[in-house]
Amino acid sequence: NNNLPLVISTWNHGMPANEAAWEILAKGGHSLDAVEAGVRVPEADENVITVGKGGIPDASGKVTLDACIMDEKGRAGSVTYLQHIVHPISVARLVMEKTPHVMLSGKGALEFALDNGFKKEKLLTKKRKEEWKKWKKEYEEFSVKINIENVTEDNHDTIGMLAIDKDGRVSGACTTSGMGYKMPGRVGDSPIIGAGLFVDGEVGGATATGSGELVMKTVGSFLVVELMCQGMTPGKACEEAVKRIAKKIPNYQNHQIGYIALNTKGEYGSFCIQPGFNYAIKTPEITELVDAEAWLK
Ligand code: SD4
Repeated sequence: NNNLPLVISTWNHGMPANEAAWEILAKGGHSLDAVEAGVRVPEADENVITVGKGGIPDASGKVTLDACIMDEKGRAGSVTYLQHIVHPISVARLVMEKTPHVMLSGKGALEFALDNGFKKEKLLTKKRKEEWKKWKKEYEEFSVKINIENVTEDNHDTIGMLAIDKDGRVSGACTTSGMGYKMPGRVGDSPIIGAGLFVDGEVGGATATGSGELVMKTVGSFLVVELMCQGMTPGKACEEAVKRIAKKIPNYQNHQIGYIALNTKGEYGSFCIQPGFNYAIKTPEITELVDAEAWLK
């Protein structure tokens, strides 16, 4: 297949992330190594404010990270509510490879990471701390409720990445600091296998960004892959999963969700609720940022 290898990932920061993944894919490497290397780029980038270091904290000022990873054999690993570690995706991979479990959370996940040589670091940057203080003051003064219906560009740039290597192996990774100023303890869709990410090595993969609550309630990424399994193209499957949200969830108009998907033939597609979601794609012939089609015009 001339279209392989291929890597696709969410938002603008997908471009540099794809380049890191490509270094591995171009050498004939495994898609699992590619997606891990790819999403580590925004995790380490302080300017990407909803992934890894430099992420927006929760309402109490803590940066808590969610991530998961899955390969073509159906293996999966995940961490939720992980603090102090810059690369949750690599911890998720170790959960997959070194433990009998799929998901480790909070303190246990942190202990597991430290036992495996990860270093404790400060994830809350000065800038994010200042912004959080300002937010907190307003929040307390006006006793505003935490509202998950605040769709802003800044609140929605989880990275989800899918890759298929030249041997046709599909893997995916998803990593985020989650919704900004979320309630302490809140976990989103991103580390949940089937919600924020799903891979079926015989079919393809899908990943999600946006209001995690809506994705969880519709098991979005699993749905996209299952629809591809029934014969839909990646783009159609993403559209159908967005339609499902539109049908089932009141106020979905006040949210953004973006899905991206690829299949084992190397076809890919995307769909979102509102205009404004984009994804980065790289193949032997294409390196570009694409605006996704939206349900609301
Ligand atoms: C979450 N889905 O925690 C994540 C947030 C996100 O782009 O995707 N931001 O709900």
